[in-house]
Amino acid sequence: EKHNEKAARKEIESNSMFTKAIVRTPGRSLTSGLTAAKLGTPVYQKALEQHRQYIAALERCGLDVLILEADEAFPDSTFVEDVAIVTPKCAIITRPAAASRRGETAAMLPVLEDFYSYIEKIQPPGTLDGGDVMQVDQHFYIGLSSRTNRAGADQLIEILQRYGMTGSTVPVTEVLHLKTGVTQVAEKTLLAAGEFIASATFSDFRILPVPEEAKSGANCIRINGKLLLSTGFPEVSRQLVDQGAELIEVDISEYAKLDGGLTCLSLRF
Ligand code: CIR
Repeated sequence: EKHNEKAARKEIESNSMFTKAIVRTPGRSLTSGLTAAKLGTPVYQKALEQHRQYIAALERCGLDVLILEADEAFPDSTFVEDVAIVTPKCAIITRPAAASRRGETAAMLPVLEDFYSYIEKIQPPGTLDGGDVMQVDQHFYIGLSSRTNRAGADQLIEILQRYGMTGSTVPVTEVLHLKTGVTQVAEKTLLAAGEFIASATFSDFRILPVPEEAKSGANCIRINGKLLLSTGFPEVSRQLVDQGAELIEVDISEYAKLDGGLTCLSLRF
């Protein structure tokens, strides 16, 4: 009991209590979203049902979820995490590298204006996807990936510094986005797969290694003392329960077919 109280207080102090989330219902065009995974085409009705379950999981974590309507013009627009970075001080509209996703940001700007007084923007030639940005307290790790380039990362670091936060870059070579392979699951603790298990960048953290065959299980969401995990990774789930985590498992098989994980499907702030 004492321990829980202390943990709760710490979360509030470190500004990591979340109250809101933004999601976007997938459109039928989801079936033509970008993908490198060879897991087949998502089944739309199943994707819709999984999206509802995902929203319910966020609500169980105490979040007010704003549900944006489907945008058929953008097959990947349900992956809202990529189009903005939401911090306690400001929001940043990104500049997705994929041509078919570049236009997704326009619809997010007015939505964020309802919540934020300060909104910044990544400018050309910078490209940056939110999936490459992992926040740990006031510091933001930025993956240099096939989607996020040096100019985009440098712009983000400069913006963060202006608002009293910091950023640094991490090379990403094996996975789509930084958070595909590494996410924070507890204070000073990261769940990491592949190239991030032994990465020098994260040597000050306790690393919970995810075995290669379960690597899609590395993308978790830590919210308000709970942890969202994709279903189907019993070894990861066991590891997290051993750490004392309160787990909520969510099936996102249809989104995994498009290289999407749990974090991709929402903005949380
Ligand atoms: C894409 O390739 O952009 C989408 N099919 C998947 C985006 C996943 N987003 C994320 O990891 N943040």
